[in-house]
Amino acid sequence: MTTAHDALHAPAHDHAHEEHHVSFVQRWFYATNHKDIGTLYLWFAFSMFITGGIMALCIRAELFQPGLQFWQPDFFNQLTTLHGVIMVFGAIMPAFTGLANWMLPLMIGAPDMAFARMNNWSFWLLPPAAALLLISFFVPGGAAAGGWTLYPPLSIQAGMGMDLAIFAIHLLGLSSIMGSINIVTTVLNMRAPGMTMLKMPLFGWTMLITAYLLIAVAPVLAGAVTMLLTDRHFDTHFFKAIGGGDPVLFQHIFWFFGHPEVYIMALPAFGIVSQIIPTFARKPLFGYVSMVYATCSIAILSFMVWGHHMFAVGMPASTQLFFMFLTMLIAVPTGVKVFNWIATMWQGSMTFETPMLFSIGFVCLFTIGGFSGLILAIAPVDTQMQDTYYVVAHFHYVLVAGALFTLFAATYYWLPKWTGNMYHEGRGQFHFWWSMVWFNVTFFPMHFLGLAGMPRRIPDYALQFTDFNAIASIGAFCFGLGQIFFLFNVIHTIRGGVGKAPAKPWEGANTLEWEVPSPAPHHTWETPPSLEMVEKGLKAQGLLGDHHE
Ligand code: HEM
Ligand SMILES: [Cu+2]
Repeated sequence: MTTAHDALHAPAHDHAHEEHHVSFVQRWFYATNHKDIGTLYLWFAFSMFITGGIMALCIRAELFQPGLQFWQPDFFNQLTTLHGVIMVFGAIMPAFTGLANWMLPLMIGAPDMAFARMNNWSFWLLPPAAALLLISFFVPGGAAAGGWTLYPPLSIQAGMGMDLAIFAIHLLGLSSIMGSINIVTTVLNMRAPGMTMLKMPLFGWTMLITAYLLIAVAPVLAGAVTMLLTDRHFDTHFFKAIGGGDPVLFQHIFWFFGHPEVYIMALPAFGIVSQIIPTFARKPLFGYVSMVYATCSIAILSFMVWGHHMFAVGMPASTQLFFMFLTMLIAVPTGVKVFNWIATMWQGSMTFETPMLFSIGFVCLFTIGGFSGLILAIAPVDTQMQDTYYVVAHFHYVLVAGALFTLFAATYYWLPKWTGNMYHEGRGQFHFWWSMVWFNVTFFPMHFLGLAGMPRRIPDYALQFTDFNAIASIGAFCFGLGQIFFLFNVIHTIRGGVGKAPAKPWEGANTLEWEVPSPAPHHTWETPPSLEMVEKGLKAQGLLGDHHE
């Protein structure tokens, strides 16, 4: 007998059945499934990470010794520029969007992202943008060489590689905006019944706030590079002093985008460790609501501090103080977060599987990066340190130990859900310790180099900087090697790993993604999770009932 219920679901079943017979091209190029799109994003991001990583190693090879060994100065500048642009826009940001695509619907109990076809576009804008950046090495004048900040007047004088970079940034921005619209709409409208905003996993909150940041600042960057483009080709003088323009205007616009951008790379990381630490401490996240408010405060403050990148341009002392104090104020909500992560671990029944190791590594190293940031925020100190290797050390502690380490944590955490197989725990832990050691060998000495006055973005240096540079270069090559090991570890897991993964491989995990089988089937939550299921999870997370509130 056919009931109304069956009739309603029959097309869905046919559809699911069909999906198993689609061709490779149909499945991946026309992808509309959030999991497939997430997979595409993650592989794209990893390939960009390797590409940008090779450029970093080319930089470190040149800096192993003083003098010029490998590259001409102009090509060295192309390497630093493209390394920065590719790591930020090609590796870290798409990786987080990929995670959001894969995991958000699963975690909030939604069948897919809100706009599945737009999702396909968001992804497929990325490869052409990457291609533009990579072919720019081969055009007359070579790739953009003004640093990832693209400051004029250099960026106005540069060859056509700069035009390609500008167009790539337009595409990348478009992709980010569409991805963000999808995340906002999904999180606001598609949560399972019973999951109110203040009961959703913190990863949902951080991705939501990140998406708002992106929608706010991606157009600002697009505006800045478009003005650059018209200055270059259409005789405008926004940034050209010769026609009454002002290069410092570019810096203001760029950093109004650029500072929130660093939180676009940091907030999703906060969300990930806020899922992982409670799981492996087997305790609810300490101070859930304060975590949400801290995330919002950081996001709002991030719009008011851009001037700390411009202390040296000549601004009134009162303005310097304004930017200095507001920058330091961000340490307060950030401190709340670090406190809460540690309090979550406090007296927990902790185990140290790879995702937990990377998360704790993140908390330690990000704190170092935060403190060196606080030091750079002191306007008179920054006057000495700006454009030295101290800055390079600072932002790599934030970006590599912040964004990249949490991406590794997330990969190990969810790999069983993605592949249906368990990764090799010993190899995962080896990857962690190897990365942890060589990361510090690479970047810690850069603090000393910076304090001693070694400038960044210069291919040669004075003799007294030799030893620390040699150490940093050795560290970088070893770190890089470890990431190839990671790749093989992931491939091993995809091919079967050390055995089948259960639906819930982590004892302390209580969010909804662990309620579906591993690997997660192509279609999940076509029927939303029941209120009982949602509430059971919320209770275990301390978000319902007598635990808390
Ligand atoms: C772990 C391997 C990495 C190594 C060895 C490395 C090394 C370097 C080096 C040597 C520079 C040039 C510094 C200078 O002379 O100014 C640099 C710049 C930079 N790196 Fe990395 N990096 C790594 C990973 C990353 C990651 C994951 C990001 C993530 C966003 C990143 C973002 C940047 C940025 C934004 C710049 C500034 C580029 C510019 O000055 O225009 N790096 N990196
Ligand atoms: Cu900043």
